[in-house]
Amino acid sequence: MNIKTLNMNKTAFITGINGMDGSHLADLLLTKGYKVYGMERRSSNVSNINIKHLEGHIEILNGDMTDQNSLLRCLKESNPDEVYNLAAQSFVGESWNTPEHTSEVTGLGVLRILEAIREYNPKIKFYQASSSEMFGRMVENPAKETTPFYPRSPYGVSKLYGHWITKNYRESYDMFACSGILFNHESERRGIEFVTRKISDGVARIKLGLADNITLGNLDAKRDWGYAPDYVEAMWMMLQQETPEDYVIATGETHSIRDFLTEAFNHVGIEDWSKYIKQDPRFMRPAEVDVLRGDYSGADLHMNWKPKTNFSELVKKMVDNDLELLKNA
Ligand code: F7E
Repeated sequence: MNIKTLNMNKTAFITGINGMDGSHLADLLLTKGYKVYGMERRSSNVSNINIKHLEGHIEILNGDMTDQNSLLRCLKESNPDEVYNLAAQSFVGESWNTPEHTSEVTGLGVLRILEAIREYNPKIKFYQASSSEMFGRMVENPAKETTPFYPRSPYGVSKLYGHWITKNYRESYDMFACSGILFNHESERRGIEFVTRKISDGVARIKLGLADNITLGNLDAKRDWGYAPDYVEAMWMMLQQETPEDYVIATGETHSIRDFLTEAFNHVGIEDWSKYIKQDPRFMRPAEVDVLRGDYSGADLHMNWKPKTNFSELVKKMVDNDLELLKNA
């Protein structure tokens, strides 16, 4: 393994702290002895559900990916060794409704934070959350670091800008800046608008007699789904390498939405789930990514990273968690 140190007493600054990945990464870095700062965007309806348990353990700073000065101020206040940029307008479906906003936050936001780092302290190590959505139409299956990109949504195009500007700053200014090209990753903390959580929550509701159907879009799309806590470990590992490199982080397996439904319903003892599913064109996308599958052999070879949680375990964890949440509601 190419890990340099065990990183005691380092400081990390995480944007997108209240998202699924931000909260899991904060959990991980705290166990490694980091001082953790998280950036939150002040808004009246901000959800802190994922970071409630971190109160008193991390420091929250207010800033916004569309506001250059706020990013610089956050760096001055936190003085980090490592910056993890996990902030994004991350819902692919929404990116067709707000393409300009998505580009501002998910694309140009990366440029702003890189510029802030360059101005404040170019020695800061930088992690960019790149996405398998950049592969979109999948020119090669499975996709690896050298596979050409073909994004299929304003979100994918914005992520591609973030990916290339990170590479460009690495090459232009010799900064330790790298991107993890993460395939879909899910957990109990996933937002309810994403298909996996929508299904785990819906199945739990049906099991408990609280609902009688789930309304979905395209059931034939296939994704390479991993477990978010496994994936945030790869983010951290990437910043501990001798040299900054981009890596694909994936499981190498692909499953359809139908497979996810079968696994989730079977877990609560329901064999034939067809009568519980309704389809609505509202949840279809103008351009779909039909299949995604990643090759993580680069990350395995150079960092000894492998996914630990398989598809079936992931689905069960999510359904069990939603059953518990609803029983205790
Ligand atoms: O959709 C289909 C939908 O919204 C997955 C983000 O984290 O991963 C995520 O993007 C699939 C698509 O995730 C519904 O058409 C069917 O084919 O859960 P999703 P995503 O678009 O793959 C990538 C790697 C990211 O970077 C993103 O930030 O499921 N689907 N019916 C549905 N999707 C949703 N959301 N809702 C439905 O009712």
